[in-house]
Amino acid sequence: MTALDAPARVDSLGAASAVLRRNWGGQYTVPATGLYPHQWSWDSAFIAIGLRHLSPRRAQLELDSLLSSQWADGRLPQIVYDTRRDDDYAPSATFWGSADLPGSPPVPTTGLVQPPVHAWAVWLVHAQDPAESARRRFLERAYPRLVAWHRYLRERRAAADGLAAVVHPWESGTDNSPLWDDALARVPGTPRAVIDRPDLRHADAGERPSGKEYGKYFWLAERYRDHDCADVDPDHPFVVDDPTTNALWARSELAMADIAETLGHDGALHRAEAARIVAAMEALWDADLGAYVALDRRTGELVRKATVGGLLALLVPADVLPSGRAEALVRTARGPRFLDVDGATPPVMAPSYDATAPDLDPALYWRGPAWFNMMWLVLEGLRAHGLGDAADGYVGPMTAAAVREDFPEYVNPWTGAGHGTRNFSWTAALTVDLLSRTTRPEGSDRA
Ligand code: 9WN
Repeated sequence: MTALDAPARVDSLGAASAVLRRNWGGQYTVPATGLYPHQWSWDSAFIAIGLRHLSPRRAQLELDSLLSSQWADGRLPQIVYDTRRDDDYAPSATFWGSADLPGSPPVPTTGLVQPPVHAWAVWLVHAQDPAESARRRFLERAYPRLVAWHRYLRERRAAADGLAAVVHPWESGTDNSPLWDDALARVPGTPRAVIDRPDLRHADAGERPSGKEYGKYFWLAERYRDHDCADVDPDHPFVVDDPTTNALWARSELAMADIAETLGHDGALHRAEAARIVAAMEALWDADLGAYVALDRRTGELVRKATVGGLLALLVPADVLPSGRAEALVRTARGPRFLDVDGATPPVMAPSYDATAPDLDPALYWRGPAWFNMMWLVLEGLRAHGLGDAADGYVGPMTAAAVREDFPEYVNPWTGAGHGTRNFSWTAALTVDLLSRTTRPEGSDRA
């Protein structure tokens, strides 16, 4: 059960809803009005998961707007730009110049992608109000676009190993994760573009990626753009199989099966695809860490570091995972590296990086702090493996930290102290989701 009493829950829901209202731009919700003034891909999916409780119609619009910015090859862009705010975020729409790139949509976007959580979000939004969804033909519109999106991952991002690779740290959504350090070491930090840092007007420099990292981010983005974002550059220096991307892809294929069956199509192909991805993820399994790790395609080496994304195969049911794997992942999630349930000072939320790693920094972005989307995914993973009560136990402290700290981008895992920007949309949206579900007497395990 949550630690919040009923009036506190109502106040928290009100505060979270107000953030989402303020960040709503008419077609989609910006992640944060100052730091992130455009539409972001996986943010919109998490935001829709919360919005479905407030307005299924608005949640559908959020996803519809993202899906309508799809490229001809099926990719869903990491960012869809609001050109009125082009000076407020870098790299800008002008940097990408997507109108000049083959197959780009009519709206300006980046050429990169983000983790594929969209099909699952579409399914959850539909399931919240199937009648409204049917009336607006939400699934009919979304399904072919989602099929094309997943086909892009399979045909353009998967090599012989069958896993989707990211070609830029931004694509992982976990931008400066320690998983990318080695691959980034061979990326030059000398882009042609002048690096502008509007982000530092809104967040403390010590809580953002460094200038050195930004040099490499810009260089990689330029290289990808200058090769027409076509995924055909044999010498692109950063090509990494990411555990978060692949686990969410597998989970989303299961959602695709539900969507297909609701529309009267065959779901079996999607279930088979989920099983195929999970089987391919065996190449990322690190038995010593008890987690999935990254694989650097340029060296063929595993990056043996435990990150919260390495637990996300928990989102897949036990019968799709290799035998014993669910138990091992649950042990890692609840063990000293993450939730440390038997420890003297267990965290409020799972850190983004292994709590036993000497280089964890609890205040630096994806190198230690806890993020609400990742903790929400871990809780969903625990629920998927019969640990709904344990998951419920985190809801009160987690949502209380969200409200107390003004819906921060991320928090110190142990104290809940806020970091990064405030009034961050997915923090508010997932607070709405958690509180709406735990107040429903018929059970918080249901989506
Ligand atoms: C680059 C918008 C995004 C999130 C990412 C988070 C951060 C951007 C940045 O903000 O990344 O995409 O400028 O740091 O890392 O997960 O989607 O909220």
